[in-house]
Amino acid sequence: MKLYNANFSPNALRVRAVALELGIDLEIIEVDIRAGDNRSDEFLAMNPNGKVPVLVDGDFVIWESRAINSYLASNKPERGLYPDDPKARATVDQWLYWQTIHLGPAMQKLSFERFLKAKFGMGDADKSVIDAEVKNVDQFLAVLEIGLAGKDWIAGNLSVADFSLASTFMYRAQSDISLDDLPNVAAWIERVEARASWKAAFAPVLALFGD
Ligand SMILES: N[C@@H](CCC(=O)N[C@@H](CS)C(=O)NCC(=O)O)C(=O)O
Repeated sequence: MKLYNANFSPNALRVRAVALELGIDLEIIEVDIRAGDNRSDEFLAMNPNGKVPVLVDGDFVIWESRAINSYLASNKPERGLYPDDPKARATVDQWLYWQTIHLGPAMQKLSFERFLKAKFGMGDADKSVIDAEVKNVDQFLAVLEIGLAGKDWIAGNLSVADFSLASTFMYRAQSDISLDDLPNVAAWIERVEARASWKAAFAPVLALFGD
């Protein structure tokens, strides 16, 4: 299988991590977004959104990182990362949707303003965006803190939801997002980051930006 990837991308990180967790070998094809490689005819034919990640498995092409992860995990059902049981799967989906719609965008906007914007020479941080997103992030992280109470993993067992949520935290240090008052979140992210799969998936990010 081929993964069209960008090392700076949280959306790509969650796919690399799940593939590594499952022991699925991916041929990684780095797409240079700043050079506009994602706007080539060839790339747009795979994903008309012009976004990474994209997975190609033979003649099957799939985009949207969480859909890719559900596909990968469904190919190794014995690992239970995307469980078949209706209630277990609904709980995983609940956190996947919540991350997509609520936590992810807020964290991403904050990381962009506080870190990536300057890193990519895209202008000064916008204080009004930062103020609004700090409020949103605080509110959402309080929900995650409650969700993780008494649990090692967000849906009970390790699942694709943990990897999706964790990728949202990839720039937390550079974005000045503190977990000091969120012991459940802090312990959970440490558990994710201790996994060999996560470490290997994160290595290219460290190579790009350092600690
Ligand atoms: N919802 C999509 C988001 C994909 C996405 O936004 N990818 C970014 C990188 S983080 C991208 O390729 N941006 C290039 C562009 O929009 O030009 C997913 O989860 O896969």
